[in-house]
Amino acid sequence: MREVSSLAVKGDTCLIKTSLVQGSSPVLLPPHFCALRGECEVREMTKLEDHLEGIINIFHHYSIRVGHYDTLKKCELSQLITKELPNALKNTKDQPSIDKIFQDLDADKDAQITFEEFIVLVSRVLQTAHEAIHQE
Ligand SMILES: [Ca+2]
Repeated sequence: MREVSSLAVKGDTCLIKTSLVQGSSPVLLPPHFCALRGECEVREMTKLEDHLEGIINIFHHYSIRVGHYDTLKKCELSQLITKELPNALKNTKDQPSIDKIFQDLDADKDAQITFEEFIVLVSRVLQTAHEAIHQE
């Protein structure tokens, strides 16, 4: 399950370092921990919160590989798409398709995909999956 590896209280926010058993790198997460008069209350994560954290963990799993630890270069995005979205996206092994997805997501054209840019893809995939459910 979840293991709390370190705690840091900053003002009235509480940041906590968690690491998942599945081997992803630790991330700082504020949401389900709150500071009450200097004490941290640890709450069980909901299913949705768990899924949302999963998206962050997947992003970090690939973003730490090359270059800046918190952005995706094209090769990292390519690996993420090929490994994690083979059913949701077509032509995931097709370089021109990867190039196009990368260009579409890279809003500021700095040749790197930030998490903010990445969630545009997540949002599109979610919308498509939602539409597909209603067509069944
Ligand atoms: Ca960018």
